[in-house]
Amino acid sequence: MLISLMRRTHTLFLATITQTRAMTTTCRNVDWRWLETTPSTMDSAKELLAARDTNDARPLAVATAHQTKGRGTRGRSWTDDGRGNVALTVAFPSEIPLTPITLLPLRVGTLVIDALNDSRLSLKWPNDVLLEGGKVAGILVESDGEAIHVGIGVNIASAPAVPSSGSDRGRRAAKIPGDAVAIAQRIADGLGVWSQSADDATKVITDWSARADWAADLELRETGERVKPVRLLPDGRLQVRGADGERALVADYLL
Ligand code: BT5
Repeated sequence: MLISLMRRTHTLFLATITQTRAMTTTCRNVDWRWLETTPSTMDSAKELLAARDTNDARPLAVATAHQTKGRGTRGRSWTDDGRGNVALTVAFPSEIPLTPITLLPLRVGTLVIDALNDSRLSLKWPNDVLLEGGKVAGILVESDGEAIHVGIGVNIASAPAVPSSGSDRGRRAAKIPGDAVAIAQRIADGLGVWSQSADDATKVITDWSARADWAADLELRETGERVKPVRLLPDGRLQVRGADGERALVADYLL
């Protein structure tokens, strides 16, 4: 009884320290905000950006350790069991330095994997971050008028159970050890620095290709067909080889 009370007090104490640290620290290149909890940082970022001074051109980063209604692509969900993973949206109010824009999800993938800084990680097209085959981080890019919102979820404290059937069917989740606030800030900082630099399409293709696991088979979501990745095309599509020969995939085909 006493031990359990002490454990609960300790956990509460640590959570309070994390909150305070997250709310009081700043990021070099972005306008950093920390929320205790939110349905989705994608929606919070939209609201906070709308409320901000329109002359402020800095990217706005909104992070939390708990989302109650996180989303993935195409209406899928991003699960968060409230045990200290991190969810982050970086909203870019003005132009981003990349053409064609179809390469943006790939560039975000390289920036996230670099911020996580663990040699065991690899990218799965277009931008899932995998640790030994399990999904550690997912990335969602949405546009809202002129603004582009980049959402990133990283499993740190826990890897949720991913359904093996239904629309949220997916590969198993994995987690990466680390400090949630520090990881969110490194990702936000990397995106902030990138948004102020010059980027080009060839570099995105090279950087992404160097971080991908080319040996891993890919499973197509709709048909379950397994294909081999061959190379990235200049616009970010993935050339694959299947039973019927080679073809190019556009995003959202894979498990
Ligand atoms: C993604 O979509 O992977 C993009 C996830 C983006 C989440 C961030 S968190 C911050 C921001 N705020 C939001 O509300 N969203 C963004 P997709 O490729 O569609 O993958 C979704 C699929 O991944 C689900 O259908 C499950 O199969 C699986 N999944 C869900 N939660 C997961 C988790 N925590 N870890 C690993 N896999 C998960």
